Amino acid sequence: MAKFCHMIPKIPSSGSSLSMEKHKEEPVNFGRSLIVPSVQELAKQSITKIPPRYVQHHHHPASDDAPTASMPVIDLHCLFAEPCGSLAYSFELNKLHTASKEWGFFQVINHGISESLLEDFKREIMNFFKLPMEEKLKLWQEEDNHEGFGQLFVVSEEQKLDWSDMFYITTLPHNLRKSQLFQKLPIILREKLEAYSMEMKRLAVAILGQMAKALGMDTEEMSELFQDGVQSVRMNYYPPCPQPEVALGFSPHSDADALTILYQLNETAGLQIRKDGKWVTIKPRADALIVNIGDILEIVSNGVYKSVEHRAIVNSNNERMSVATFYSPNMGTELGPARSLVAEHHVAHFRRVPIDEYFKEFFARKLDGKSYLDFMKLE
Ligand SMILES: O=C(O)CCC(=O)C(=O)O
Repeated sequence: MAKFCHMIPKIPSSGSSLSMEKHKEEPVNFGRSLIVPSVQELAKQSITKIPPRYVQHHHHPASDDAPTASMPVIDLHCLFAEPCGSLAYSFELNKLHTASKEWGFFQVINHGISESLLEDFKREIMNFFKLPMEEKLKLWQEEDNHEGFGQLFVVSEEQKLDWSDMFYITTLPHNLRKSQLFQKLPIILREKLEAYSMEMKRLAVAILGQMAKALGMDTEEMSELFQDGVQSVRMNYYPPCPQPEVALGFSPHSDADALTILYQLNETAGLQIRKDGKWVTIKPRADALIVNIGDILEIVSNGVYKSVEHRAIVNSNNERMSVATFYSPNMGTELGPARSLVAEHHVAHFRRVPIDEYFKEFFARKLDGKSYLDFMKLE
């Protein structure tokens, strides 16, 4: 009988993990961010110059002039539906491995997320950002917690700000949710978010399972680490900007999680990744989702896979929207290089820390490229 390597997991019920004892009752507060004004509202005024707090000083080409790059495309049908020993499977697994090592980013096609869910979710997010300000204020961040509308990683009044608004929410496991925030979401958005969140978890766990195989890591170790993982969703809205060459939609950063899945809601380009020292623009491909390696996976893979710096630029004519879904290990686990890989590599390249401490430290910092990962590195 053909042996299939796909791991389309059954979604375990949230909170079922034994490692969650300590976190059963309370949603965890991972951090706060200073409250800043809405950029969407600012952009509605017909200004020709942006306020100094949004001028980031490094001039860069607006999205239409920047060099573009063809990011590797992984056909998930070959990984999830072809027999393990087949040529098609081995070829695609090798592509996944190479992209994860050399790009830290790839696009996935035939990902199995239904077109109708993607369309419905897109429509609801677009409506969400169109809500009147008095409605949005009910969902705005609070001083002691960064979930809601606003910006993340704002730690001082002097800090430069991004030309964007975002809505950030912890979605899984259920016991980590801020239920008051969830309940205030428009009902259809909430339903679509629930469905999307489950699909993103299924997809992330399935891709991580394939990566474990490609890395030569114990697949059980990978699935245990991520069976009841922490998921959060960040919806980004980048309004047109009168001075796109001096503003940034999202400052350069690598993601702190293990695996991010990015859904670009419209055709407007804006995502740039740092490739061989240069910023290159990734053109949205309508049938693909973008996947990138986060710092946690760089750590778990003992440095074999790379989390790569990326940023979003803006342009003067078009708004842009995207949704990033971040997937991280179960709460209560210790983060560090996979033991099965350390045994094979005979060396650990990163320190070990409890996962909740790792996140609290990450959100307490201003975003600064890959500096946080450097802090986790062992000499
Ligand atoms: O909007 C984009 O293309 C990038 C978004 C992103 O990097 C994020 O939400 O972490």
